[in-house]
Parts: sequence; C-alpha cells; structure tokens
Amino acid sequence: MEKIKNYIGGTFRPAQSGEWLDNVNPATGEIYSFIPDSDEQDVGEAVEAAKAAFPEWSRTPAAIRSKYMLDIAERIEAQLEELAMDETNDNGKPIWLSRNVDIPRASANFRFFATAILHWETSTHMMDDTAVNYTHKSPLGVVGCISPWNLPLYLFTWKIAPALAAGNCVVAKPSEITPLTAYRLAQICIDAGLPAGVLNIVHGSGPKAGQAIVEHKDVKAISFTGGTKTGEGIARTAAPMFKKLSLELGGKNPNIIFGDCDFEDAVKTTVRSSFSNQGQICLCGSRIYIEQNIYEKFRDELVKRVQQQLVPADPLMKETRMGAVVSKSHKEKVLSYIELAREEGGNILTGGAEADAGGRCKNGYFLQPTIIEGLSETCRTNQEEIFGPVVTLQPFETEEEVLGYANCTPYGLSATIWTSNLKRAHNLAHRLDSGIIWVNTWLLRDLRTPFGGMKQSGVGREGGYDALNFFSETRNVCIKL
Ligand code: TXE
Repeated sequence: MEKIKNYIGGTFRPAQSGEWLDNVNPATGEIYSFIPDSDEQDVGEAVEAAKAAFPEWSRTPAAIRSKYMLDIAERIEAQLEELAMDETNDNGKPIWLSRNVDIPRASANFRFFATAILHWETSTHMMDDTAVNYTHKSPLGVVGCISPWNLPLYLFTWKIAPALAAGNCVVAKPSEITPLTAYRLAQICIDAGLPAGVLNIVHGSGPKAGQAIVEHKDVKAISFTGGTKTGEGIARTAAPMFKKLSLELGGKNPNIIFGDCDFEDAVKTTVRSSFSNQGQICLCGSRIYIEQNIYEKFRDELVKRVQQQLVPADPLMKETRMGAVVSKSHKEKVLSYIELAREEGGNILTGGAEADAGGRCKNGYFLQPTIIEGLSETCRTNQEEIFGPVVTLQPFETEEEVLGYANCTPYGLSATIWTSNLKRAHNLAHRLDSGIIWVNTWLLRDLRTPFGGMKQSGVGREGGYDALNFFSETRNVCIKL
C-alpha cells in the first residue's frame, strides 16, 4: 500500500515519530494508503526549511516566480486524468466532478496568481504639492495554509498559489482525510524545479500537525478553510500572537426563488447548488425559500429531477453525479441531522436514508439526496451546518419575510436570488448578510472577486488582490517634496 510522505526542504520524508494514519477510500470503505502522523517536530523542520528558502525566494523577481507557477499549472493539466482519479478515490466525489471542476481549478489557481502578480499595482497618494505617499508591499515570510477535505487540491492550491506569488514560503497541511493530491502536487513541484523549501507540505491530524503550524512562532499568517469550531480554536491560538488570519468557515446558505424567475434555469441550477459534491461545498444552498405562488410546482419538479438524476453510484463511473460522502463519521453526522429533522416535524419528500451503491461500493459511505419540507426557519435543522446532501424547502410571500428567513442564521457565506426583477435583486443583494451573492446563477466564479463570508462564516476575503494583500506586509512611505 502506498505511503504518502511529507515534502520538506525539497525531499520526501516520513513523520519523525515513524507513526502513520490510515487513508480510507470512502466509496469502498477500505484503507488504501497511509499518511505520516506528523507532529510539531515535522512542522518545526518544515518551518526551518521555509525560513532558509525565504531570502532567495522573496528576492526572486515576480516574473521568475510566475514562471515556476505557470510550469506547475501546466503539469497539473498534463496529469488531469491521474489527479482526477486520485481525488475521487480519496474523497468519494464523482470522477466527472474531479475531471471537470476540481483538477482544472487547481491548475487555474496557479495560473491565475502566477499572472496576477505581474499586474499587481500599489497606490500613491499626493498631498497637493507638499508630499507624495506610496504604498510598499513585501512578503510576510513563512506562512501557514490549512485546507479541508471537500475540495482537496482545489482549496489547497487556492491558498498556496497567492502565498507563493507574493513571495512567501509556505508550510501547508491538507486535510488528513484527503491527502493524496497534495502529495502528488509535491512531486509536481519537484519536477517543475521549484526551489527546495519554498513549499513544504506536512501531513497529519488537525490537533497535532495543524495546531503545530498555528502555534509556531515563526509562522506569520494562517490561511484556513474548514469548520467554524476549528476556526474559532485557531483564532484563539493565533490572535494573541498577532498573526494575520484568514478564516473561511461554514455556511448555511439560502436560495431565494421568486415566482418571476426563469423556472427552468432555477430548477436546473438548484439541483446542482443543493447536491453538487454530495452537498459538501461551503457554497451549496441548503435552505431553499420559494415564493408561495410557485411553491408546489417548483417543489414537485425539484423532487422529480433529483430522483431521476441523482442516483448514488460508484464515483468512478463517468455518468455518476452522486458519489460517496467523505467518511463514515461524516455519513453518520448527516444521518443524525436527518433524524433531527424528523423529530422537529420535517416531512421527507425524497431520500432520508443511506444508499447502497452496490458492487465494489457496497461498503461505501453513500447517502440518498434528501429534500425536507415543513420545518420552521428557526429549528436546528435550518440553523446548523449539515454539509451533506440535505436541503429544506419553505414557502414565503414577501421580500421582507424572506430576507428575515435568509439572515436568521449565525452564518453569512453565500446566497442565491432567482428573479427577473432587477430592482428587487439589487435591493435584496445589498441587504443579505452574505459575502457572496449570485443572481440567477450559482458558483460562477471570477477569481479576481473577493471570496469569503460574514458572521460565523469567517474573517477576511480570499481571491484576487485580496489574497495577495493578505499574504503581504504594507508600508506607507511619505516623502516631503
Ligand atoms: O473540518 P476541520 P472537518 C465544516 C463542515 C464539516 C465540519 C468539520 O461542517 O462537517 O467543518 O469538517 C485542520 N489546528 N467544513 O472535520 O476539522 C484539519 O486537519 C489547525 C466546512 O474536516 O475544520 C483540516 O486540515 N488545524 C468547510 C482542516 O483543519 C486544524 C470545509 C479542516 O478541518 C485543527 C470542510 C487545529 N486545531 C468542513 N483541527 C468549508 N467551509 O469549506 C483541524 N485542523
């Protein structure tokens, strides 16, 4: 069985403790590789390697940094098939999704920040004829990037790429549940000739390896995506050390569907926004609010299409659109929420149980896509992040009413609005407690735009120049004329 290794100082190494963790394929329930159970010793080594590489890398011209990164982007593209297969085996997601979304986006992340750094401008402020101020940006030094399991290589590279582009050296940790494509990325970096120590990848658990990155005194910033509770713990450790923090946390996103929407487009996209990646995307809409005058028509059509299109099956089959959820414990967590929804008086319109994908997947972690109605906006099912293939439906009559529903959770990541009334769309968009709002679309991403949430969905924004600014220190220089 394959043993995944840490990538430190340009070489592959096991954890110093010699301990390993199991890596399970969620579609089969079988252990298929091992990962290093790293701790603070390994993180310490990685930080030292990053510190040693930093002076050279930070002085390397942006155009050369960009070249390394473009080379990495091309190598990811060239290995699309192998990487897609690895991602699906690690995560349980349909191979279609790995091929068409996860891996292409990982390459796009490197390509985007490799070119963004070439166009990054700083500002000047003239004070009449008295003085000129200019803003100077420099890399922070060694930074930490910690990513989750739902979009493994996609989110890992979304953090690493801007950090490297801005001239930092990185200690990164992928989720211990989905480590494989991060390991492949290390080999790609070696093949691309990325100087040793510029990127270091430490594998292991959150409480051991992740916490050691957050606690290390020489790690200047932490960029984290994951659960809200974990983010809270990270902030507790990092804030008193005055580290820069970017936290992209959970969501409980509303989809608001008005009677005047393009019905076909709204239903079709809602199937995707509810259940893509088995509902395990922080941007999935899990609370669907439908205007009363189309409630029944929309509900019946949504249920019909989900039953027809989303049959849980072997994620390696090219036609599969509903794969396995990421782990046994996650499957159980989602099932416990379905049980809670029943206790709270919810009516399960479809799904509501485990699924058997048969064949080699008979012991995998599959769930039926689940649609529930009849719950209030304030019940736990509608307040807590489930992060699985479970959505609720609720009718509304007025804009004010649905705005209240949409904003009534502790989260504020994203929202979608479906309407042909432009005035209403703007009006609502400006009043929703969400960092990302889509009107008549979902998950349409321009990588230049700010990405992140309000309230318990996080702190800070990723994407575009926001990410480059996060990974930089800013000085103002004032010169008297
Ligand atoms: O996330 P964790 P998990 C939500 C979702 C899910 C829940 C838990 O609701 O059910 O979070 O998922 C590392 N110091 N999202 O358990 O634990 C960990 O090793 C430093 C939302 O995977 O937050 C992993 O690399 N690092 C979401 C990463 O943090 C620590 C995506 C995320 O793990 C750590 C995924 C610590 N003390 C889950 N503890 C989104 N919003 O995209 C853990 N980690």
